[in-house]
Order: sequence, then structure tokens, then C-alpha cells
Amino acid sequence: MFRATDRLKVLLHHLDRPPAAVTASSCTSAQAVSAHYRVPLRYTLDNDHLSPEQRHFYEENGFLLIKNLVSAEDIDRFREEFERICRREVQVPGLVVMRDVTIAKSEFVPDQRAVSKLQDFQEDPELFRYCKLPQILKYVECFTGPNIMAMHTMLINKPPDAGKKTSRHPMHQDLHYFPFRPADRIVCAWTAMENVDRNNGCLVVQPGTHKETLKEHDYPEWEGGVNKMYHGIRDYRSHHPRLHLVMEKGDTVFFHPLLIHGSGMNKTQGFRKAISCHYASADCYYIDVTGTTQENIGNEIKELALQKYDLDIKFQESWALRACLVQGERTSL
Ligand SMILES: O=C(O)CCC(=O)C(=O)O
Repeated sequence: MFRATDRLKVLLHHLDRPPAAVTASSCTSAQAVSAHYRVPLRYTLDNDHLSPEQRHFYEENGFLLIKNLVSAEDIDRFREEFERICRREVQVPGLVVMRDVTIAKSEFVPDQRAVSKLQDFQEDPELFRYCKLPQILKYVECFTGPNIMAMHTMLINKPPDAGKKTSRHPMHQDLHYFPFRPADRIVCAWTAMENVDRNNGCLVVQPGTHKETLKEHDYPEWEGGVNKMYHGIRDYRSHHPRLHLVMEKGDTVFFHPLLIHGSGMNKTQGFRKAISCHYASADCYYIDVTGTTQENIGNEIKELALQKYDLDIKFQESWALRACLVQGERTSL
């Protein structure tokens, strides 16, 4: 059995390698990977884009980091659009603009200082370009298959922590928010819009936890308060080691919706930005979450739709309304 520290060393070695070493390979069939590593493949599909090493890494750890995937030029364009939205120069239908709890209580400032997150930017052509970047979709297809829906979009602008630790994101599994399955055909792409490390609150993942089941989530009892919709795993105690994903601008991590992850406090004076999209195979199907661990988030989202948009809709419908086809055919979702 690998000890936790040995496992972390292997992971860090993988993350330190230059992109060519991680991507180069000519043999990618499922049989070859399975035979070489003696594991059945469950989380990746046989489409020749991932190297055997990359497939094995995702199968084992539930995430895959690709260096320098999005150009600096594209990221600068996303940043400019974000700033235009904050200055209210563009109005985007359906966009959810969120503020950190500590900022939400303070005076309104019409710039990026007031905004901690944008969600559901599918109607903003400039930001939504991120979800359709061919180099991202090539990887996404390895997890979802060829029919791809963009389900959930976010630009996260983690503010400097105001001393209450509210800039942290509690450890969670994204599947908690999703009333669609199967989980293995869902993937998140998260791109660093600047260099991220432990100082400004990079992502923290627990490799291998994508093999576990969906846990109960709720608002953590944090002294300084917690941001709206930031549910965390209830009574969270885990024996899995944590890995801080130090990334450079343009690096992108793809991860499974059951992977336990979160992000730390931003101890700098700058805003830490990342852009992300959750994709699902268009062949996925909606589930009824009544009586499951997801009932609490389902009810919260239903209430929000009623309060904010006067819409009396089901949890599943709230997702079907936002979902956008980005490749192939809209077969189900
Ligand atoms: O970007 C972050 O700080 C964490 C984002 C995240 O984990 C999420 O929104 O699910």
C-alpha cells in the first residue's frame, strides 16, 4: 500500500513535468492502458486524445492538469469583459452576480471589488467563448463523449480576505449541485486567469476521492459567515491527503464532480480570478432528488428562482433552462 506522503510525491512529480512529457504518446486505446496499468477504465473514454499516462492519472486521481491551455490573449479578453460587467457597461440576461458576505454587507462599489463571482454567463458571447474553445472541448470529450452540454459557467473573483476567512471555499463535491447523471460523464474545466498558489487561495483537491460516494452537504458553521450557495461536506473529516494546485495563467484543470475540493483564503491584496465551466454529456438524464442528500440544495435553488425571477420551477428545470449545447447533438439534457 502506498503511504499518503509517497502518493503526494508521485502527484507533485506529475504536476512539475513539462506539458510535452505529459501529452506525448502514440498509443491511446483503452486496451493498451488497461493492460499496461492493470485497471479497468471507467472515468475516461477511448477517443485517442489523452495519452495512456494521462488516462491512468485521471482514473486514479479524478483530475488532470494541462499546462498553458488557454492563451494569455483570451484570458485578457475575459478579464476585460468581466470588468465591463462590473462597471455595468453590459447587461447580460440571466447572469448571477455574487458578492462576498463581507463585501455584501459593506458599501456598494461599482467595480470588481464588489463582485466575488459571476455565474451563468451563457448569454454573454465573449465569456461564453471560453466554454467553446476547441482546445478545452478536445479534453472535455475524453470524459463526456462527443455530445457536449455546457451546464454551469462561473468566473470566480476571489477577493482579498477581509480578515474573516470568508474568501475560503469549503471542501465539497460539485455533484451535490447537479440533478443529472451519470456522474462519470460530467467534468469541470477550471482555468487560472493568473498565477495561483497557496497565498491567493489556489484550488485544493483530495486525489482519489472521485471514487467515493456523494456526501451530505450544508452550510459550514464558520464564525465569519459563509457565502451564499457555498455548501461544504457536513462533519468533514477525511483521511485523504490534500494537494494544493499551484497553477500559472492559462493552465487548466479538468476534474470529476465527485472529487472533493475547495479553495483557501486569499491572503494577498489582489483578486484571484479563474474561469470555469461544468460540462456534461448531452446523453445524461435528469434525476429527482427528493429524499436524497441533494434535497436541501434543490429546495434552495427552487426558492431562489421564485424570489429572484418569479419562476416556479423544478430543480431539474432550472438546469435544463441554463444548459447550452457546445458540440454535437442535444440528445437528452
Ligand atoms: O475557484 C474557487 O475558489 C473554487 C471554486 C469551486 O470549487 C466551485 O465553485 O465549485
